[in-house]
Amino acid sequence: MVKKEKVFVMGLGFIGLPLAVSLAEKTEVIGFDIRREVVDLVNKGNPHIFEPGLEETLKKVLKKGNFRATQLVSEMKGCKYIIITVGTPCDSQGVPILGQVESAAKSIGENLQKGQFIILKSTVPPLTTEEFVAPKLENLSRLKLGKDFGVAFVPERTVEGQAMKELKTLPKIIGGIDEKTNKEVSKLFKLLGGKIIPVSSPRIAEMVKLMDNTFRDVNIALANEFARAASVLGADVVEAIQAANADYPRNKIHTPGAGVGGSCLTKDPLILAHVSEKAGEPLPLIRVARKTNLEMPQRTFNLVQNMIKRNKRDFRNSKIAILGLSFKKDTSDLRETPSKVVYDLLNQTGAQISLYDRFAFAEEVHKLFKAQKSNTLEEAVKGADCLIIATDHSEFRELKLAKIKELMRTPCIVDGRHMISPHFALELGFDYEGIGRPKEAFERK
Ligand code: SAJ
Repeated sequence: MVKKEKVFVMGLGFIGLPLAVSLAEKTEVIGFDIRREVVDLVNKGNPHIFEPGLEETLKKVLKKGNFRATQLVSEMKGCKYIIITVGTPCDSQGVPILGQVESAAKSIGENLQKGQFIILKSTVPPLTTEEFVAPKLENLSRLKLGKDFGVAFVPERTVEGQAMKELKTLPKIIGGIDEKTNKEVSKLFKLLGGKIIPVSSPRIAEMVKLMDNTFRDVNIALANEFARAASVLGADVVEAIQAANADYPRNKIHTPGAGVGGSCLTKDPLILAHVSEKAGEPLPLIRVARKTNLEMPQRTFNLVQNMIKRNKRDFRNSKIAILGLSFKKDTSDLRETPSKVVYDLLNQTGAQISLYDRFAFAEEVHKLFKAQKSNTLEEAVKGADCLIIATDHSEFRELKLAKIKELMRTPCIVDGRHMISPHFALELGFDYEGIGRPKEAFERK
């Protein structure tokens, strides 16, 4: 017997844990993870990931008795809904590795009961729900898809740092295999809030997810190409974008920068390109956009190189400070961070490099960069010959440039995120370069 609305969430990571805890505010939820330490921490009210509001809500639902974590997959029995939120990493060509989805599907297939609805949320290539997960479940359970159980794909669209809020407000795309599944799965996601958008099949919902992130990646690449044009034309790309976007309803030009990090924008466009190519339809625009964005850390490094040269310095006797190590504003997340690429390029020059990021955890920085982060901004910039702003952490908008200039040996700034005013920096006597903001654009005035 499946219990009304009871939910089993498989995989308590960045997507699974916030979702499980948010649903537990409204219904009974069991969270499953294979990692014992995660299960133990979560059951004690200590999330192993940081997301604003998560810890408070976790403590609340644990106290209410609406949520607990388990390592026992058999506890899915009796749950009406089983949500798969396991990881789907990709190889460098964008070929998704579906091992975790496969093992989740196997566990579910072996325990499946009549009346259950299986909802896939991990990002997957289109058709995975219909042609990979559903047949596995049918074969292992000997139950009939559509008649005995339902399967749906419901993409996760929240952004890190806003997940607890966005889970309640973002529209939910419901891609069930039939009308009945759409109706039942919609009931579950209605509990969270936000508009319900049922679509005609799982493959539509799978495409929505990949199109969301591809749209963003391609648009960022376009902004990065505008920056390249601005640089050679002696124009300031930031001024041009602001003017183009101002009160003109058909423009929403994105922001150029030192690179695109994170595991989503770097991966999802490649998945779409890969499956389409495999089916005989190449998608060159998506591939080129990815390449454009991948080149941005190198272009940031090139600006540093020019600056070191024109200030008659030598990398081997220089100190360069990288400000901002995570891939994303005001977070500690180092996944696919462009700062690491800039760091590796600098490392080859023999320069001394200091690293500063108030959010990134010291152990994680050490693991990825094989170097220590500085304890303070002052320590990082002291005696430096160039500083690079690589992440748009809010604090970099408030940099005390006059004081920083006194601490530096050679006052040079490469602003990879448009955080400081070039006019102000130049006025103070800094040498300045920004992505799409050539120095001459400011000197002419
Ligand atoms: N970036 C730019 N220029 C921009 C916007 C972003 O250079 O105009 C860079 C950022 O600096 C960062 C990277 O792109 O390095 C990605 O940041 P992000 O904030 O765009 O995205 P993610 O990876 O944190 O989250 C994305 C979101 N997708 C969309 O907005 C379409 C989120 O809603 C998804 O849920 C998430 O991917 C995911 O999990 O797929």
